[in-house]
Amino acid sequence: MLQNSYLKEVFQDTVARNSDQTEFLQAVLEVFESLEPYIARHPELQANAIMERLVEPERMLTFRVTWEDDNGKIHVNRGYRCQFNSAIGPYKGGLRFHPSVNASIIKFLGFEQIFKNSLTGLPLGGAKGGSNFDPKGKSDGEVMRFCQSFMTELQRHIGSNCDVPAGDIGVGGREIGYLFGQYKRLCNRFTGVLTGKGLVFGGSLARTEATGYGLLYFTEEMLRCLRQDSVAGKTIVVSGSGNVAIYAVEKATQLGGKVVAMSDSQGYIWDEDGIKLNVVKQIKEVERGRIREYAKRVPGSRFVDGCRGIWRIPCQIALPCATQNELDLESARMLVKNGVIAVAEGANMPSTAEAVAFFQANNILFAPAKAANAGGVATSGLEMSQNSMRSSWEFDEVDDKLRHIMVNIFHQADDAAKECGHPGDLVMGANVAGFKKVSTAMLSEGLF
Ligand code: NDP
Ligand code: 2IT
Repeated sequence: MLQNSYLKEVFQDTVARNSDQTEFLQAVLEVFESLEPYIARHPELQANAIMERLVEPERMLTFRVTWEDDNGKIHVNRGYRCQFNSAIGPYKGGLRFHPSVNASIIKFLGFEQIFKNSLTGLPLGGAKGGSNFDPKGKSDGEVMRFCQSFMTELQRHIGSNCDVPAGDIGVGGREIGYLFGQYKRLCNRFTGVLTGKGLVFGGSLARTEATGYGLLYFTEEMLRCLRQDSVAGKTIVVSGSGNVAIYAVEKATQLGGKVVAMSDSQGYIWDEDGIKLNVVKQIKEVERGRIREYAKRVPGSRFVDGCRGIWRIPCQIALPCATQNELDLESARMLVKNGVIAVAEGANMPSTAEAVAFFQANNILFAPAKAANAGGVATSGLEMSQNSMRSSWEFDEVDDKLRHIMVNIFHQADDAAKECGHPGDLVMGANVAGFKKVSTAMLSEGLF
């Protein structure tokens, strides 16, 4: 419950104007609750209507995307781009292609991105976009035609100094390639207008690995500083089996942890000997198959229907890397009962508000998404720098910068939490640290 009257009033107004946008309101409420101690000390924020401005996107685009399938049937999807806040840099954030995509989901992701991008220390504003298009089961030709149609509209709203989209759920290297090709064709510009590009046309080494690797760099620093501990020797559960999950498993294993389970939307695999990541990569990255295949190929492992059951597996570290609200209070209770010591969010807002409160009440280390998964967008920022310089860096150079950024994000959040009188509350710390920079820029730039 909000106490501060200014925050309360702005939140009530936000609810009134967006009453059906539950995910967006969930993300706003969490940020507002974190900001209470800070707002009370900064009356200039209310005088300048900073919170009212912060919750209203600078621009919200929706558009029709018409495309033809392999049988000549015509389909219409809805495209979105939410250009939420450009106070500290050009709009930046991913595109999600998933049937569940709607305005609420795009706005919650865009809102989170504002603070996440601020935490990276790079000049990046916040945005998100996507479509309710489902790439699953579509041919490459169908995905290409969809992407071309999507970009035919989006191109007029983006640019390397204006708005730079990237991947998210359902948008990986293949989709970024098609989107980039269409942008170049329509605009006759070879610029860094998208990140996550192929390595032979301006992509950055380590971008593919960045979100998962960054999540583990953050987790390692959090364990070291707050528990004098490390990932080594820990049993770990990772939900999802997409881009973020795969590279989280890779780095967790390199750091000496043992990952015993992964999932997709249909169910999870449990391999007590430790997940064989080469098998997962073959199934997911090469064949675009289902995770249940793993159990058929790896003796001793098993597949269980239903993705939520993954949180019943005993582990010391839990890394939710699939989607929003995948980890609820019941799952949180199970994890705590089974001895979890740390939860770090690879996905965006994977834990419900009740789950987060339960972890914190039980003294579990909790790393919120906007801090812990910022490695992806940070490395996108590094891709933009390389594109501007017309040069490219070695893998180790990018990876070193990524590690540096993640360690720095942990300390920004940890320090801000201490300053607010809530040591160890990284949710509050990340929100306050991310917000400070954005609100300072908004105050300096005059009304917009
Ligand atoms: P992918 O599309 O590569 O993988 C998504 C994974 O999550 C798949 O295993 C998918 O299973 C599962 N999943 C998706 N939707 C649901 C659902 N509704 N219920 C259960 N499982 C689901 O996406 P990413 O790995 O890129 O993204 C995963 C999360 O990480 C998202 O929350 C995204 O916003 C976040 N993120 C991504 C970044 C990036 O750089 N890619 C950066 C920062 C955060 P299935 O195949 O069955 O659908
Ligand atoms: O949620 C995220 O931070 C992303 N999907 C990555 C965004 C980006 O611009 O690289």
